[in-house]
Amino acid sequence: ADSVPEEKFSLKEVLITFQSCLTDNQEILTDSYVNGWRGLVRFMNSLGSIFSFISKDAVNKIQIMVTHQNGENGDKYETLQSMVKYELDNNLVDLQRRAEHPESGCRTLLRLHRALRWLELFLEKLRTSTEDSKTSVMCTDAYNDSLAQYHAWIIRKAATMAFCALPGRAAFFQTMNVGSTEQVVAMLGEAMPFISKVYEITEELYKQHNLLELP
Ligand code: 1Q0
Repeated sequence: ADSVPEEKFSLKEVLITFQSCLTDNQEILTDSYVNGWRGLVRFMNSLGSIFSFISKDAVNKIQIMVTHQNGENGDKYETLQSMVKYELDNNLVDLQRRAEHPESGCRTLLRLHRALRWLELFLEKLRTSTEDSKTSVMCTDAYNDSLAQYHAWIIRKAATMAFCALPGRAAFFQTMNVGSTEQVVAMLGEAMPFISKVYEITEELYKQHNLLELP
């Protein structure tokens, strides 16, 4: 991803990253997952500094994951499946309240996972939107149906205010740098199934191990 020029990148490459997360036996590669978020954050930063409180938190979580990946036991973090197994087997996850392991891979990734649901909902709204649809409304609706339930009132307030600063649909599509509206819609249609698949597999993994409410 370093070879992609800072200014003019296409969101297509970002969304395609989520496709490369999936291994043949339906495991999810941590590296590609984190890379996908890196690209999304870069895109969000190009939308203006009003979103910086969001991107700060996202960058922070990305950094925590990278530290795990580069650590002594980095090989255990190759896939989300191996991460969950490793951290649970070695009691590296705070299950009741944040204590000895406030930055476990499991709890950190869960935050990104919840945000991925927002992305899935938002992209689907964009894909099926019409010329007079408002990005701020689509974004807010997607947020209220996903991430909002995990956020304190003050964060919900700040997020909803920031969404109002989103560019209109036409300008937003342009920033994505994918081409015409038809091309954007086609690209979203291509990328969505992979994002949904990644979300679904992660959700199932976390559910199986009772990790969906990690503090
Ligand atoms: C373009 C608009 C971007 C909207 C992003 C929606 C997410 C809003 C989240 C706002 C909350 C951020 C402040 C911090 C919250 C944390 O308290 C919370 C919990 O963490 P913790 O450690 O306190 O338990 N953190 C989170 O919930 C994680 C939030 C991560 C957000 C990641 C957003 C990444 C950017 C995405 C830009 C995508 C633009 C996509 C457009 C695609 C168009 C085809």
